[in-house]
Amino acid sequence: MKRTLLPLILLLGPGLAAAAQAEPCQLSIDANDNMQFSTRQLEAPASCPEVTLTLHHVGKLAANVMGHNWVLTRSRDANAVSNLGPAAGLQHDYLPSGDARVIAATKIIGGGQTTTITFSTTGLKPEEDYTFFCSAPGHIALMKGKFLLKK
Ligand code: CU1
Repeated sequence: MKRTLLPLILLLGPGLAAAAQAEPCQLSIDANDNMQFSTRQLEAPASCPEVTLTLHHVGKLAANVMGHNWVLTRSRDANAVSNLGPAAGLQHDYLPSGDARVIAATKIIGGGQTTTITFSTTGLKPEEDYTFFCSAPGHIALMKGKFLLKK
């Protein structure tokens, strides 16, 4: 087993590392059935005109039980936007429609699903404090983190 796998890893390893570095404007994050994101910090170079984020729900529970989304706001707006999630409801992805405080947001997904969004960084500043979170009711308590634009 070792003898056959090692050359493959040596062959693919550098290629995968190069691919990850070549796409710094593409971010990904996992969410699970324990109401957790896979990281508490995401960062992209400020030179990215757009950032693409892929959210993958690695759990098994359905969207109406343990649905997750990825929402980006200025840190000072995160709790207020999150508080509007329950009233908006699952059919509106637990977000008020047309709320200017929402910089970017995916739809709500359930276990096994993946969703991707691309958003412009126009107007975002490296010195500003941004928070990403899940807006499903109560999830922000565990599901939040910092989003950094690096100069
Ligand atoms: Cu969630």
